[in-house]
Amino acid sequence: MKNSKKASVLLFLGMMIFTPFVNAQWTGPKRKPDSLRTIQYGPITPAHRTDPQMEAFRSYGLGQFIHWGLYAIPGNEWNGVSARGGAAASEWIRAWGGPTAPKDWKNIYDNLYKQFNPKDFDAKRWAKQAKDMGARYVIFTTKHHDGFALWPTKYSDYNIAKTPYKKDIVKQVVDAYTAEGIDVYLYFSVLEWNNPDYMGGTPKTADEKKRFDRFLQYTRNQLLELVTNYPQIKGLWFDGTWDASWKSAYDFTYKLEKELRDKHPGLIIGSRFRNDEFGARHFDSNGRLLGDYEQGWERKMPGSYEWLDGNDWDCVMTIPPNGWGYMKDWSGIYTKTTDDLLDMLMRCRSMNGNFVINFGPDGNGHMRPEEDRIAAETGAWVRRNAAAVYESRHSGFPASNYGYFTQKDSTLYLTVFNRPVNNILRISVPKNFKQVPVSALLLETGGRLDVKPADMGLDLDKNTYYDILLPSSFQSSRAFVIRMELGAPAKKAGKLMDAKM
Ligand code: FHN
Repeated sequence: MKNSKKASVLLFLGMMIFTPFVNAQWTGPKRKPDSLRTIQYGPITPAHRTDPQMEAFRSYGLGQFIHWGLYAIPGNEWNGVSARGGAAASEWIRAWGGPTAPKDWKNIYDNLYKQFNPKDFDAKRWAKQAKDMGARYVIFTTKHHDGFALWPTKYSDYNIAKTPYKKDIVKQVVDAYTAEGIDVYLYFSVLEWNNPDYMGGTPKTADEKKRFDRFLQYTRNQLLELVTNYPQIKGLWFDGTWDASWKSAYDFTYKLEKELRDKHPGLIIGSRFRNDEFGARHFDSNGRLLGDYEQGWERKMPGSYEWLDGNDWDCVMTIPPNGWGYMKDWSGIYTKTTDDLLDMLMRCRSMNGNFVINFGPDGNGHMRPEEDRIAAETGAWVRRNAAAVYESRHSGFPASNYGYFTQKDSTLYLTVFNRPVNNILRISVPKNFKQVPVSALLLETGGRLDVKPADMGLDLDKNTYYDILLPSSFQSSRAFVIRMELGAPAKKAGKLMDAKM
């Protein structure tokens, strides 16, 4: 065989072996499968549910994530030595390795529960803060990868009841947030680092199968326990479901998803829970969403609305670059500002997504001062601009470099992050649009703004333009929202002669 032919055969074989049957992509438009397969373990719920729970999800707009657990005690360091560079993130500190890791570290970590006594924890204070921030849902870590349960589970001794604190933290969070009218989603990590029955690889030997079966039953028990103990919850937020062991349990996870949904009608589960029989996660091998919404937008966002194929989604975001749990030391790293987060919030809303800001309380139950400030500033902004945030949706108006469009019926909102130096916001309107901006005002102040047609008559231009004039006396140190009413254009622009070249 000639060398070039040999190379292409090898390449083809390589692709056969290594191309996964996975359509999940979080950095570009979705790959569509070339051909459809017969799938037994595909989606359980219909695409684009229209029940009240899912409709509420679409109007959450802003959410809060809370990562809290034993990792809040070390706060990413131990005896003054930082875990930076040795652990993937502060809540991953149990996996600290390399030269900086303390001697016998895993054992030290696994005994931290004996000190867990968050004396200042007050779920009502957290819930009030979230409410003031404008969050309409919260995702709370009941159990992270370390396996420690913040509720008194009957199925493991590694839980809150065995700490000096003793009281059920999950219950306090569920009750307090529900009382504030904030929907609660319980974060649950399937993978557990210190559970002898858990394994990353596919169980192969009889002993491994027995152990992993026991782990599956334990997981099922805990999940049923959560939906039974906390019936007010609206959803389960899964994590740690990427290992081969869990992927091989597709028959079990399919049945479990059904069981959870039967037990808790209306329950919302994202795309991270389970895979199909070919190992495809988030989307089955035919490209259908596995779950009620896309749950892979973690610290990243779609580049355009079209990438989403009309799916519901949320984006979960840390304030530091990474690190979801408490980190004592934020020095030397960029931490997102309120303006960064508001920009991301409105970018998500312009594409119909919810934006979820993560908080990592310390071992005593305090949010850090920077988080307090971000919550207060975000809340103040969202209150002034609520109409553009919650009930409004993606707009068909062409994307603008000034900021982000959202729309509700014939009201168009433009959240301006980049104010033009000449104070003229030029809105592009495709010539085939039946509705154009006819009036405008500043949402914060209600002050009217002049709207002027600005058809420049450029040859081959498919748009026409409307200028919104900002008074130079209007000053704002943050993004601001222009509210425009849409209506029929005053008169149709006459056809100009095309340039001849
Ligand atoms: O490994 C975790 C990480 O610690 C954190 O909990 C985030 C939150 O979305 N999820 C995992 C990684 O995807």
